[in-house]
Amino acid sequence: EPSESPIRFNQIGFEPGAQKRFVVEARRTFRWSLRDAAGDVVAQGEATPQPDPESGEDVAAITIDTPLPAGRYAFVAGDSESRSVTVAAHPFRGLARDALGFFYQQRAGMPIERRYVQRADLARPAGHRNEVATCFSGRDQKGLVWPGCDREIDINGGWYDAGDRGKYVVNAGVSVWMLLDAYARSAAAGATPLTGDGIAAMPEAGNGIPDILDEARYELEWLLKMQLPDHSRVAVPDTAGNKVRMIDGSGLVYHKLADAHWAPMPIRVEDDHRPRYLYPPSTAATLNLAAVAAQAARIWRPIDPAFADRCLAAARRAFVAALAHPALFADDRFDGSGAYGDTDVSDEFFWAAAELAATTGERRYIDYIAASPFADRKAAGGISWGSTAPLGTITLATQDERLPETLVAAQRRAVLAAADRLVADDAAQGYRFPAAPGPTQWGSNGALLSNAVLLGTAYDLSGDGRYRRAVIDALDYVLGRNPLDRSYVTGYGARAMRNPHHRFWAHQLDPSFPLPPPGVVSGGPNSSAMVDPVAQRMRGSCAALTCWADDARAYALNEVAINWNAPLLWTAVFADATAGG
Ligand code: 9MR
Repeated sequence: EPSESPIRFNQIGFEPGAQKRFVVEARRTFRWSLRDAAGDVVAQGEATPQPDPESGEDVAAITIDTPLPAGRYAFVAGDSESRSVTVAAHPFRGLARDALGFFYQQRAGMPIERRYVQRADLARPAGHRNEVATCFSGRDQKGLVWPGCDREIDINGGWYDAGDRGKYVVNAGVSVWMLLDAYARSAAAGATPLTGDGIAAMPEAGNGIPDILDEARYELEWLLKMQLPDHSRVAVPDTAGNKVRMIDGSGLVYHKLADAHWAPMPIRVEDDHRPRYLYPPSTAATLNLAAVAAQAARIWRPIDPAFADRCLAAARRAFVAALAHPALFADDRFDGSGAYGDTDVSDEFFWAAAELAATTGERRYIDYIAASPFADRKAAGGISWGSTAPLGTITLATQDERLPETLVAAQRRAVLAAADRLVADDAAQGYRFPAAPGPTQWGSNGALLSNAVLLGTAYDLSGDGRYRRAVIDALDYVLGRNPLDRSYVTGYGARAMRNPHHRFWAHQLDPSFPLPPPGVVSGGPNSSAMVDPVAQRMRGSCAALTCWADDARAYALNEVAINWNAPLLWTAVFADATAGG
């Protein structure tokens, strides 16, 4: 691997017509130039570095706006010369395909076949095949007793969440939403090669249905299994009293299916037979299903009306169940899996109502939106598994056929206001990317790429080039324009991440395990929750953007996850489709 350079830029390449942005770490004013393969200077100037608290460095950002022909270039700053700089048409196309391939390789319940993966060692048998869940029953770490449920439930399929093999409804929901929205925006803006059929390496390619929808459906079919049938009873924890109570389960959705205890690292799926449980339903999970099932009903209506009907019925039942049980919160006292706990579900209610309204146009959902605190929010906030209102805002702003004009107009203003704020954040960052300065959180790369989804939507609504430039800034940052001179995406760039926290792609821990496939993004710097053993050692000695290590043990810094790869996919598809715009 090449050593770290003071000249940082997107390691996969720039579009000929778009901005080319470099950040240089330097002590004093320097002269810079960009030279083509013949050594001729195509752009030059002088720059003075400024202190950047986010990286702890002195940096200067240089932007070259002139269009350049495809080819190889070198950036020279003072005495330093960069590694090769690529200008190429459609630099993000391969990345988008591989980012989709990540989801196939996270599938549970079916084998990952040699012919659909890049290397023989990435193939594997099915994990948790024909999985039938028994409900958690017994005591948790704090002594809470949960009696479980009286039946076995088919819970086969879906994607593993991340480096662990839990399957969590709330994270599944936001990830599926993003795949479906990537498709929906292309359908509205004019089909792109990346949202068609036969582009990905997967069993369903060539079946006449866009691959991105096939992949999303694999997760949706699992999500639908997580919903309780009508006339069922279920035990839920009464956290206050440390007891359980029995309630009507009709339409509620189990929060997660996950290991009883954290599985060791690494471990192959064929050796992973530890006990797993289904955990009690939560309001957040129920609303997540309501939202994405309603979104799916809209998208599959012309493709597979029977599936669309099934999704819409599930969405309606879930919304009714959430209204009946608005305060069932995930219990975070169990071992072995992520909590994904969220005690404010006002945003999930808004999101679910938004999707149901966009799909049905029905008054009751529109009225619900009007009464929501998010109806007239001036700006949509950040997108995450626990913050889903912006997803509803994007849907209302873009899927508007059945909706009142005033409602749509307010939501469009919210998207543009959020995008304006992100453009200002971008200008405030020494490294020039659209995220607020300050400490970095768990999954900062995923949060940044999710910001780019809002920006891409703002570009679609307005055609304002500032928003698209900020999307490219986000991609540039994760692909190398950052203080660690690191591409956070496997297989892409001269200094790409190689050692994610993952139970199978764990070559660093055991050389008989494979390196990761290409197109997988690391969670990224995390200066707030430095809880893993690698992060603990870095505490106090790193800046917000440098609290990261390419180490498989660093689960708070270098895990990979469906909710982070989903916005990578969305932004790569968007960038490819709007190139030249
Ligand atoms: O992405 C999640 C992050 O927001 C939380 O702070 C963190 C701790 O609860 O958990 C992250 O999600 C992890 C989940 O709990 C288990 N699977 C792996 C996820 C990514 O690290």
